[in-house]
Amino acid sequence: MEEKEKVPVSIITLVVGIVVTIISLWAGQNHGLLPEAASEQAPLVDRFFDIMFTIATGLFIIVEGTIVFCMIKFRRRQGDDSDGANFRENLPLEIFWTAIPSIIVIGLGIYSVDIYRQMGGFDPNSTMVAHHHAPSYQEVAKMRGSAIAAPLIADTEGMEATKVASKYGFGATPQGAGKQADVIVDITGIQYGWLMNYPDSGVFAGELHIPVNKDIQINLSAQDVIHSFWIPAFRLKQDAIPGKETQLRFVATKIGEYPVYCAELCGSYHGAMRTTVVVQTQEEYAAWIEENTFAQQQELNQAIAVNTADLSDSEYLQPYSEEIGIDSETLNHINQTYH
Ligand SMILES: [Cu+2]
Repeated sequence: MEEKEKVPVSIITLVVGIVVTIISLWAGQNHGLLPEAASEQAPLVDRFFDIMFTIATGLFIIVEGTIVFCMIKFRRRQGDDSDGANFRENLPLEIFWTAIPSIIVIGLGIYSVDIYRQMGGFDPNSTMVAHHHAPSYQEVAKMRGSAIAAPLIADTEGMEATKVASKYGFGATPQGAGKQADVIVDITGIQYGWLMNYPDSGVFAGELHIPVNKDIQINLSAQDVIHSFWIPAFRLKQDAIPGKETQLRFVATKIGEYPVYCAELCGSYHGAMRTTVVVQTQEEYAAWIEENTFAQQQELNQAIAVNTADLSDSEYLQPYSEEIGIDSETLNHINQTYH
């Protein structure tokens, strides 16, 4: 048999390598898997995801390509009943395919820690909050038995510098270290909704309204079980833990409405634990706060004589239920669970 002229293996490897690289780079930029990016923090996460996707595409093509290639090239030919070649070990090859993934994983690990740092993950205690705060949902809950409306309006002695002991979550970015956030929102997760409280104005809401391009600080807590406050468009997620305050700090960069999910299986209606974050201009936001301050003062004036100690949990939550997006069915469910 005469030998045909063959293309050298090194040339084939080189060409395959170039093609795989080009496809991987393209896929890393065009996967379209992430939702709209609407915060200052989002591009950091997205760049990291793109790099991981590029590497994953390359590895996928190389590994799967090798398998498919070998299945075809080394298939059993007709009449060949002999054993396959017996390979025991190949030390250089094993070092090679251990070293490459190790370098990739260590590199991604270092890079991800740096992104965490840039997002403020190492500085969750950077703000010492000293503001005149209206009582939070938990504080209101503790007041049960007294007429709740009175302290809500008249609590002026309750002001204190809230010394933040140790928090988890995201604090100020390295550039914003030491600065107070522009807007602070206390958010409480309860089965099955989110209750937003704006301590500066005393407004309660079921939707998160924030002004665009402002430094927002969210203090998260949970009333019952662990929840997780997740805004995919901001690429931010933080657990809300009973008895332990956590925090998120970010800047929203695009006006619009984005979904908020609970990302921690928290009970039978967990899937319904959703709300919306509304990013508005400063003027729209201020108008919304004002509107709600007024409306809620009216409601409280009407509610002033209610003795909350006589109420069941569901009755007690009723005035809030619309705001936090839970319906009567869920309220009944809560009742059955705890009584
Ligand atoms: Cu939840």
